[in-house]
Amino acid sequence: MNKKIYMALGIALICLITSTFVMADEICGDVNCDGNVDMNDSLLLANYVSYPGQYQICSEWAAEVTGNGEINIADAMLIGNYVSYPDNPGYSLRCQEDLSVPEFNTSAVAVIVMLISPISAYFIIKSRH
Ligand SMILES: [Ca+2]
Ligand SMILES: [Ca+2]
Repeated sequence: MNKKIYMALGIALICLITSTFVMADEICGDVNCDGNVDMNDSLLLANYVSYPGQYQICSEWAAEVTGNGEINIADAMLIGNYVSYPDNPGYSLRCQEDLSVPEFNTSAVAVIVMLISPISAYFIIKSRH
């Protein structure tokens, strides 16, 4: 019977690791989600804000790099400067951390449910015998 608990813990651990990787997937400034922040992101964002509805970005969180809560041309320019002048601390990207929190909470709830359900199932089975 202990094997089942180890299995449940193993599944929960895999779930936790997976959710961590999902969170790490979004990179601040990587608006086309190809894993890098480069000029293509700056250009895409400039087009996205200039021509509404004609361009798609994969993450609004990653596009809001100035930290003012709005996505506009200033964000596209900052990504461009960030890519062009990587050593200039004045061009650092400031995506807001709090937008990723609900995702984390969802994952945490999923982990807790995955942890609790096999354990409670074990006790229900055990009590019947
Ligand atoms: Ca990119
Ligand atoms: Ca902004």
